[in-house]
This record gives sequence, structure tokens and C-alpha cells, in this order.
Amino acid sequence: SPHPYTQSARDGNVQLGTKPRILITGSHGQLGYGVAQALRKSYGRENVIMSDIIKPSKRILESGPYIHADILDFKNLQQVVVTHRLDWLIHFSALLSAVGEKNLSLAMKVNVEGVHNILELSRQFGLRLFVPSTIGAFGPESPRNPTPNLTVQRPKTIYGVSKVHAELLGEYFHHRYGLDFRCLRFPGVISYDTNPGGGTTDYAVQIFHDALTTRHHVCYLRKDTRLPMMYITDTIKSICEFMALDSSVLPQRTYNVTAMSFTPEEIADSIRRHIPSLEVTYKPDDRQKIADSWPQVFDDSEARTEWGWEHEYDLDKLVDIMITSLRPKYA
Ligand code: AKB
Repeated sequence: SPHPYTQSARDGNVQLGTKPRILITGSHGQLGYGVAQALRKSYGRENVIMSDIIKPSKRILESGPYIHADILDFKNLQQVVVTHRLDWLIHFSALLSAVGEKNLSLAMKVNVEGVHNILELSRQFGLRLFVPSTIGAFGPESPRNPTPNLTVQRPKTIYGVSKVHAELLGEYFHHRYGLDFRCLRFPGVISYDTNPGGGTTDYAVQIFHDALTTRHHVCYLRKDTRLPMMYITDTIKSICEFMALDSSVLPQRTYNVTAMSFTPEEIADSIRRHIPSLEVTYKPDDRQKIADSWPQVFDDSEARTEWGWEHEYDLDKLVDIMITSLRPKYA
């Protein structure tokens, strides 16, 4: 049976008397649309505002409120909070691991300066703040199998360094000012209707598209590179449940969450249950080095025992839903 805290959150017992008004930054990324739709189900369409600095896609525009909000423009962010009477902030804007290494100065701006703005804004206005972190916040000196919640963190990418920075500053703001900062460290997220934007785990999405089209995937990782992963429905569920928890029941502010771990060879074998002719060629590039410094198996037992995190999708279930959902697109 579900953990009592999570059950209470699932039943909609959020701490606020009224439904929270929520802003999502970086809404055009892999997680924005799904998280917005899930939160809108709980708190109402008009109470969840998506934002980004680019023109919204038709799907996003038609789904509910969308505004322009630049996380590097602090004054504008203050106006947005006041105008839209915000209670919660879900901060998705970030450059991912592979793309961050290719554009260090932009990564410093978005991932470091952006987080400074978001933390200060949340402190000033008493917002409940969610910032995702990642398996990338660990490095070669961390235990890799399994990687516990609390351990050495010496990442070797700007993405990882900026995420450790966000974790530590968020926890400091919580300790010093009582900021309701919440952070989940995610593994690679796999989804069919949005794409990841330049990470090291992206192959695990691309392989499905290739399997259904050319039947040939060129993998930039070695076939035995084991990484933690999860299906997007589980990611969305973890964010919604974690955000709904009463602040007083949370013993910690930053938690590992995951669902499974696999290698390129293992996911290819699972896909071959549907598409036996799938071929994979291995051509490791710069991303191999990043993957070699990351956790292989993520220990999320503290999220499971302390607030009831549980995943639904394992490898075969993930592969089944990805193939079933993508097949019509290529039929
Ligand atoms: C990446 O590969 O950079 C991301 C992540 C694991 O944080 N998907």
C-alpha cells in the first residue's frame, strides 16, 4: 500500500488552503508539457502557467496559459510573480550535459546565473520551489553501483557542477531563510512525444525512432554502458507527488529517484521483442567519458522510505509503451 504521505498528497491534501498558482520555466523542454498537464489536472488549467523565451508550439499554446519569461531578467520575473499571484515555481530551464560542454558560457548563464535569480525570487516571494537535479551531479569519485543519496559529488561537466551548486544553494536557502526548496535527482528520462535536448542519455530515446524507421541505430556509447533511466510518466508522477507533500513531513530537500538501469545492449534486446531486425552499431564519442563518470545504479531508497516514491515502469514495460506510442507516427 502507498506510503501515508504520498497517499495524502495523491488525495490532493496540499498544504495551501487554495489551489496553488504555478509557473513552469523552460516549458519547451522534455518535461514541461507533461508536468503542466498533470498539475493542471490537480489544480486547474488556469493555475498552471507555462513559460519560456521562445514562441510556443501549437500544442502548448492550446493547452493553457503560456507567457514569455526570461530567467535571466530578474525584474521581469518579479513582475510575473506579482501579476500572476504565483505560489510555486518549477524551474526546468537548463542546458543538459552534452550541450553544456559545447557552450560553456551559455551554460554558466542559464544554469548558474538563472538559478541565482530563481532562488532569490523564491525567497523574496515565499514560493515553493522545485529544481530538478540529475545523476550528472555525481562524478568518477562517487560510488557508482549503487550511488546513495548522500555521498561524494565531484562532477566533471558544467551541467553537473551547476546542479550541485543548485542543490547546495537551495538547501542553504532552506536552512537560512526557510525557503521551501525541493529537488529530485533524475536519471535519463525517456519519452515519445517530447525530445530530450542534448544530454548523454538521449540515445535511449533515439534508438526507438531508429528501430521504427531505418532499423539501424548508431549508438554513441559502448554497448555495456549501464545508466539509470526512467519513463516520463514516472518522472511526472514523482514531481507532482513530491510537490504536493506538506513541507513539514520532508526530512530532506534533495532525493535520488529512479526506476531502472540498463545498457544499450539490454535496451536493444528488449526492443527486438517487437522489432527483431534492429541492428545497433557502436561508435563511442565524447559522451562516453561523461557516461563513464556517472552512476550505473542509483539508490533511491530514501525517497521510497521517507515519502513513498515508487515507480511503475520497468525496462520491458517502458519499451512496450514507447513502441506502441511511436508506431503510428511511422506507419
Ligand atoms: C543528460 O543526459 O544530460 C540528462 C540527465 C541524465 O540529466 N538526461
